[in-house]
Amino acid sequence: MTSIASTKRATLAAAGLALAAFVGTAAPALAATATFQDAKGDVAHGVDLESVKVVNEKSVRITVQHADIVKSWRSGASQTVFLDTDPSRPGPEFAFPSVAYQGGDYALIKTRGDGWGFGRRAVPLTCGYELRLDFARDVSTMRIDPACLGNPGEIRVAVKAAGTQADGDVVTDWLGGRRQLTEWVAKG
Ligand SMILES: [Ca+2]
Ligand SMILES: [Ca+2]
Repeated sequence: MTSIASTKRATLAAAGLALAAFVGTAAPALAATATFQDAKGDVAHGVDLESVKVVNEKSVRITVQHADIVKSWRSGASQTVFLDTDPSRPGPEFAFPSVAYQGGDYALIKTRGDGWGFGRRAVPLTCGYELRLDFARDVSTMRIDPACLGNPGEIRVAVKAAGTQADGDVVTDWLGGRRQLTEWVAKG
């Protein structure tokens, strides 16, 4: 009889601990997602950045809302997401360049120099990451295993998109402004 009562108390205590642990992590988890807006229509190309959502959880996800991305390579649509993962070092440590049309290539690479450069011969990291393009919703999504990034704490990003207009001109749209990094997004 007493053993049953003890077990019950132990179970309740364990439930209490679990609840406390959940409450304790709830606040940071809320800050693990942030969405940043860019002006709409500031470039005359469908790759136009409208917003960028950053999620810093079990996987790092960057979701970019474009005005209108299309399957044809003729759009010349491309983008680079710069990832700043180390506040103690200036500039971003990683870049995720990709094209934003069907069949396009992408890679996660380490930046060089001040963090904004990467050579054409940069070797893509061999770890878990992917790009998905949704031409119906005009969204591109990058998902990265945090281990690829050295399991960072907070992260922030800068995003540069580019596209080729019908007359051959290439236009560029940075999230916010050139080389502008977002607020830090806490680890969830
Ligand atoms: Ca824009
Ligand atoms: Ca840094």
